[in-house]
Amino acid sequence: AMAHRLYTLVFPMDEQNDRVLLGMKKRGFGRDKLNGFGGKVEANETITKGAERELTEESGLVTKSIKQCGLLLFYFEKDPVAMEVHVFLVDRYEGAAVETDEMRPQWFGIRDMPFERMWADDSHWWPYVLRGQKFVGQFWFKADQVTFTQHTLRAVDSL
Ligand code: 6U4
Ligand code: NA
Ligand code: NA
Repeated sequence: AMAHRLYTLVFPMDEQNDRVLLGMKKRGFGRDKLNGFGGKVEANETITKGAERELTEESGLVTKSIKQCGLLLFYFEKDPVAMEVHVFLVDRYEGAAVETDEMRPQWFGIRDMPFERMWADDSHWWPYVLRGQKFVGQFWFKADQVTFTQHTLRAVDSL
């Protein structure tokens, strides 16, 4: 089987669950895109701990309640290592969002997402989040990291 590297992707929601915090990535992979917060899972931590750590590092928010909502596998043309991205929702946290070296945070309505400024896969699986359905998806991106040529996506009972 193809080698996978573990990542997290975290979406903080406000208390009414009608807005979500995205960050404009200022450097590195996915630069200039609006996305959830996250990154590589480190060797000494669980995936959930990695999600909590990345959220704090990149947004300043400290999680009080976190739940996994999805699992995404990204394959990039000419890259032998797939990205295994564990997607989380956070609906209770402490602190307020601050700009960091990596991310400029901004709130958006959950039904008014800036998909044209996000990764191309996001508009496909975000409707599962709106319906409260857990999901698993695979996307095969071109080397340009902009467009994908194939995908699979389905609802699952548990992750
Ligand atoms: P460094 O800068 O080495 O510390 P790190 O923060 O560990 O990096 P990073 O930011 O490169 O990792 O992680 C990539 C982030 O981009 C993860 O949160 C997953 C997310 N991501 C990658 N491909 C994506 C895609 N196609 N769609 C999407 N999020 C994606 O919505
Ligand atoms: Na990151
Ligand atoms: Na990081």
